[in-house]
Amino acid sequence: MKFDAAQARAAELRDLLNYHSHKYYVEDNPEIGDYEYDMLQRELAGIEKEFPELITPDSPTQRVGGSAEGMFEPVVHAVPLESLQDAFGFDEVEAFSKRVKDIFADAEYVVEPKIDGLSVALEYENGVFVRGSTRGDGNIGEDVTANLRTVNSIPLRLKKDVTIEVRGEVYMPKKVFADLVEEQEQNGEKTFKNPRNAAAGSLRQKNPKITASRNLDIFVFNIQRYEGSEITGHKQSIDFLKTLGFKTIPFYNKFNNISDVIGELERIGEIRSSLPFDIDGAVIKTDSFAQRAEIGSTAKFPRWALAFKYPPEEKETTVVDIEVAVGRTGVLTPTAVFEPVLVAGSTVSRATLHNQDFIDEKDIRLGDRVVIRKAGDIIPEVIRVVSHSENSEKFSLPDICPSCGATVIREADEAAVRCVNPECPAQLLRNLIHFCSRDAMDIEGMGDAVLEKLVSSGLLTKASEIYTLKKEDFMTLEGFKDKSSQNLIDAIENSKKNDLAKLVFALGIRHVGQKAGKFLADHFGTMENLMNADLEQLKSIEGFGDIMAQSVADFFALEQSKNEIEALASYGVNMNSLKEKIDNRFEGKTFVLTGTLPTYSRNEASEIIEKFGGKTASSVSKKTSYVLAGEEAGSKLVKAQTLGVTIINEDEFNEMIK
Ligand code: 0OX
Repeated sequence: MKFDAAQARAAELRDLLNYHSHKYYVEDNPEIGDYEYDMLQRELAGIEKEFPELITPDSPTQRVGGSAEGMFEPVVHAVPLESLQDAFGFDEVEAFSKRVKDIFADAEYVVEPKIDGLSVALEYENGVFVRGSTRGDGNIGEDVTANLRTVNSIPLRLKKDVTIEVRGEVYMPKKVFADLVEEQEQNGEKTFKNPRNAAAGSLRQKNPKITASRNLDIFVFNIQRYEGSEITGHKQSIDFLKTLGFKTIPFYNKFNNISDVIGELERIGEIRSSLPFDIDGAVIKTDSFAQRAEIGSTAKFPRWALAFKYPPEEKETTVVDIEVAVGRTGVLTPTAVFEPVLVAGSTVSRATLHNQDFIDEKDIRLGDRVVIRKAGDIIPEVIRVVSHSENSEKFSLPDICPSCGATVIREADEAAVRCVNPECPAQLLRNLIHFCSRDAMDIEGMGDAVLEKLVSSGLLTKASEIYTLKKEDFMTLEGFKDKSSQNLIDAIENSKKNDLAKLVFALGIRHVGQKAGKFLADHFGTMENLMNADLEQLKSIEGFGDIMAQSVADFFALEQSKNEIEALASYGVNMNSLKEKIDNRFEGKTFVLTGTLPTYSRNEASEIIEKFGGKTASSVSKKTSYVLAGEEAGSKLVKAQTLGVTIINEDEFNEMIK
């Protein structure tokens, strides 16, 4: 083919292809089949291959594979891409209108859907698409021209040779999203959370081919810049954008009073879930450009527009299973599994049912038809039951722990059902961390990371096994050498001598804190006495309520607890209160601790004082015997000085307990 003929035919093909592309992607009204279209495209590609000088940037062959150079470079927006003020109720919509009507009683509004995608700016010079960028912070975005070229509904050439910048929302249609997630699941890939994230991820691809495969779409809704325009209002501007070949926002009706605006908001809310794209609200815009200019903007938003946000979308589905899992605190948590539904932009199939009370209150059963929604548009929740299936029964959490098989308990005044088995694998790590912590068995070096390694390598399945660990066991762990392993073995050995109070606290009995552990140890003197105590005895302890007493009784009733204590004793862990063993040199003396001591924690210092028969108090008075003061001691020190109370430091304290 001669050059002249090729040039003429290429121009003809380009026009034809642009025409049919617009019919297909923008109007959704194709005149020819895919095959015919492909034939035309192939013919053009053939000519361009023979005469590369005929390739133009607006050629339909240049959508994919055009230059990706300069991708993600910053783009300073000549006209900022403003964001919108949100409103969550019709009262706020009315208040907005009142503000506008106070300035212009004849103001008219356009209501349009608020597409849940990403705002972009598209720039055209003499009708040719030259640059596309993301919104960024509104003032500076990123150049994503090569990726935007792959969006078929973005015209590469306009129907008029105008120089213009427009703004639109790039989005992923719901159906495209659903297919993409299915494909990602099948390939074992991480799935996108919602169409918005999918659109954002697709537009920020370094390879435009991937963006092309994602079938993104666009709705154009604003003229950012256009010189010599005769356009005076928003509705007129969208009509004009349509004549240029843009795919514009799908409905944009004009109203002159706020009750009709609210009617339109309600209408959009009703059709929302049946739309083929996600919306996160509707936008109300003052129509007249002259009025907009007078009304103005705040630092953040235009005062002439408002985004109305809909309450979360609700969907109906069927409960196909109720799973029960044990958390790290031993709580049994039921989760409803239902037939997957698309709600508020993503497919969901599970929602927590929290606890037995929640299930009872809503009477949720297997096989139920339920209404779900997403709280905060993120976390799925069951709102109500529509109907039970035939012969269904009330659902109850199991009596035994699904992880370890131990009998579970439900405490009075508590909604949660719990597994209190100290060996339950679901709670093991948390229990071990507590067991080794400073106020419990105080095994220095046995922190979260070490314990996690010991558990995952199978070396620890219960706390008592800590006392069977050998130096070689630690040496097998990453990062452990001879010295560090020996240090841990020494720390473990040392902890065997701890007071019974520390061990009782270390067992992690619910409601038994450090203080209660001490009470129990002081009161019963030995672990054996404590284990044999009945509920009445426990309740009679000063400061012990019914809940605490019941919790202790429940714990020691468990077979696993008994075995564990027996094992600890067999490894030489002290089972006696050491209280009596030390003298009473501090008898009748009251100490007040203040500031940070160089080596002792507050707890440690209090423990020592008590072992010598003394007491600690929280405030200084004439009755205070000593104020033990450390760094940054504050008002207590001043008070001690004014009352003439003896002030001692840690060194002096150490002298006293020698
Ligand atoms: C949308 C959308 C976003 C123009 C002036 C302030 C915000 N996501 O669909 N923004 C706007 O308006 C801009 N309109 C929309 N429809």
